[in-house]
Amino acid sequence: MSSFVVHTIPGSPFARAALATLEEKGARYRVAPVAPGTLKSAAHLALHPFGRVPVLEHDGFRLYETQAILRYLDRVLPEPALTPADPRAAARMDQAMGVNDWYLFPGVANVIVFQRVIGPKLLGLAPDEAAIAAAAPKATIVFDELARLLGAQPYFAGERLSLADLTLAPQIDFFTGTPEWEPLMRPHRNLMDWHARMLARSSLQATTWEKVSAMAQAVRNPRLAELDSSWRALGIVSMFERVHHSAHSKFKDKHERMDSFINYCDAREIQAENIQTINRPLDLAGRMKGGKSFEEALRQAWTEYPIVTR
Ligand SMILES: N[C@@H](CCC(=O)N[C@@H](CS)C(=O)NCC(=O)O)C(=O)O
Repeated sequence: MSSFVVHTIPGSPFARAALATLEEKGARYRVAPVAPGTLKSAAHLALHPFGRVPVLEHDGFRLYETQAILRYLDRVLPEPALTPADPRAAARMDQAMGVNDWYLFPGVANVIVFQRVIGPKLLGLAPDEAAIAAAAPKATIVFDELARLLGAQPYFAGERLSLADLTLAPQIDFFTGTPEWEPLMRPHRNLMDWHARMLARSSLQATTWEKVSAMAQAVRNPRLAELDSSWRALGIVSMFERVHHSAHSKFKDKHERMDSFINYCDAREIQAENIQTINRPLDLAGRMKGGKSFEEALRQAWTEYPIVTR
């Protein structure tokens, strides 16, 4: 079975573009959650050397950069086509995607959305009003230009949805609910209607922050989730290297962190293949809950669930 895995922190607008594209294609996919704060870890840098999300994996092929991901998906999943055949319409699509990457995200969304939404929600930070005020003039230019490019068309590349709409909608949607939304959108009825049209699509409705968070949890095998929570509850996540056979070449250097291990197992459905790996730490956690010391529980868990040589 062909499988698409999108590594992301739930909430990422770039990842939402990839997920919404998969939804538009009717493809099956999974979300491999990346824990906030681990983007610059060795494990994540092995997936994305610039320490960002999303990263796509497809049958052993790994890819980062959202434009590359979207275009790849449009090639391997040709129906419905999300790139216009007409060269000028395709050029408008490319242009709008470039505006997203060069002008909307850097200096506008990554300031205003971070200050208004991400920082307060994830980090408990108060918005830096001076930073927002400094970004406001550029925001106006970007929204004015997007409205001009959209013109009277329903979508950025013309009559039909394209990758440009799926790139821009998640980014712009983040502005709703901020005080900047009204002044930025008020002059642009066309952009407002486009936003409403996009949000009505099932692909956008299926990929909200909440839905992606739920997917990130749901993909976890219940045994893995149990392992994760019991380890955390026992405060032994940092002992992972000692418990797991971390000297094994498959894990060495790459999977020193619990989150990476969980993702690694999820991405490869390893629970079916290597159940010992899952059972051993579960057994360890159970023995510790039963009052055994870490060392004793560890020894018994290894005896109970030795490495299986295949
Ligand atoms: N050029 C990248 C940009 C991706 C990006 O900036 N993603 C954000 C999340 S929406 C990120 O990972 N930020 C982490 C950071 O800035 O350290 C792409 O197109 O995928």
